[in-house]
Amino acid sequence: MTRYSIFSLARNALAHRPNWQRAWRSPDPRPAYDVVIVGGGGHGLATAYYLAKEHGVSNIAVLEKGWLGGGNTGRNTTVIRSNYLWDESAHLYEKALQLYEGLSQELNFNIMLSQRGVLNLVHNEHELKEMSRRVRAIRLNGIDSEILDRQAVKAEIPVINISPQVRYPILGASIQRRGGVARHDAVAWGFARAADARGVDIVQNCEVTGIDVANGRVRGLQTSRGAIAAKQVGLVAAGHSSLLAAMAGLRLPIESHPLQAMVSEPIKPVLDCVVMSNAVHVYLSQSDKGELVIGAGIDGYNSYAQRGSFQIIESQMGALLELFPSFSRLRMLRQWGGIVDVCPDASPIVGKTPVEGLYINCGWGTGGFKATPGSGWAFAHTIAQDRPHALNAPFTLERFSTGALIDEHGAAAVAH
Ligand code: FAD
Ligand code: PYC
Repeated sequence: MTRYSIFSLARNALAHRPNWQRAWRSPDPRPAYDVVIVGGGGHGLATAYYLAKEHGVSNIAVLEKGWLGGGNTGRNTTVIRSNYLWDESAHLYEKALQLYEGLSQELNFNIMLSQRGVLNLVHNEHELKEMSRRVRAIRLNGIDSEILDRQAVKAEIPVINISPQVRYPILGASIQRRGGVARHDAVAWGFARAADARGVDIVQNCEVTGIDVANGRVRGLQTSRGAIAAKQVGLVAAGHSSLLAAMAGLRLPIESHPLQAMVSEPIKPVLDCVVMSNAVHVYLSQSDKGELVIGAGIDGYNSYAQRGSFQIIESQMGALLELFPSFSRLRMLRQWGGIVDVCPDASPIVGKTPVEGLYINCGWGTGGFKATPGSGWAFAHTIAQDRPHALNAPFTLERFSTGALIDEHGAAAVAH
């Protein structure tokens, strides 16, 4: 670093960075927009970006009650993969993964995508059979997936315990090598900056408190910053979707649950892939800072509190040590929770609603971060064309009355 740049950096830091440009504007909301997206998480911001970029919609606002990415987008454990069982899901999640693969370039913002591989461990004969069916189904959709035996698991993860003398011995694993992690805030910030550059108004600290509907059509929104008229409204509010839909008189088949995670103190590089185990109920990866990022299942009760309960932590730690006894003296640094919106079939709802001009994108449950660009891309198409894209056409609200469910409980991995 030159002397000039060191001084310049210090001067900017001390002067609260007057020369650093804001990544996006902070406009007051206008009285009317063509499209309003409710929810400034990754999915809402991606929707706004693709509406502007792919469909030329120019008069768009994203309304966020708190700060960008302050919901589940900034609280998740950043796992990305597309190893889903059913064709419908495989196509949608694979579209998202392919968009992720070019996203840093697309947004000119480093999202720190690291395709380090995601392993799903299996611990009994039933899981082995289920895994081999799943791997074949995934490959039939042209998505990478491999089976590893016990020794191959050890070769991938030298620190794991493959002893047969434990409660749940490891028999093998599936691996998606193109899976991995990406920096979650960067995904939100990258989409926000790129959407703002295309004229999207991103309004933080603006809570939607009511939805105006007349003659079966959406007319606008009531917010903590006044009334805003809108021709079309997209609800993208994750754990709060049921509350928002109820403002338009809709009842969703959604349950909101806390999902928590934690990180350890930083340690030297010890784990260079993502490991998940459904049977013992834990998953982990190591961050670039060296912390182990560790998660488990949802809390069993419904809640809108962004925190989880202690018994999950206790069983999560037990599961972690079963797989990695050498982590027994590691100290945990932080723990947090988010509110996830879970559908009965563990698949999302992305489409139209019975109210004209009102669209919904929710139900991603414990696994929507990986879908962010694909979800935004398909939802933008749905709003712009007033009909779903082929990729999200199966993920309707009506499937809960027609029975055309897409049961992805197995693919939802540890968290459900
Ligand atoms: P959010 O990021 O939650 O955005 C919704 C926004 O709507 C919020 O910012 C909220 O403040 C706003 N909002 C709500 N109500 C209103 C209102 N009335 N007015 C205005 N704004 C409102 N997924 C993965 O794929 N991989 C993982 O590894 C993974 N790990 C996870 C770990 C944890 C602990 C949690 C909690 C979730 C995890 N997920 C994971 C799930 C993933 O985080 C979510 O599915 C995804 O982030 C949802 O994105 P979103 O943009 O829809 O929601
Ligand atoms: O969907 O891969 C996932 C996931 C990992 C942790 C939570 N969800």
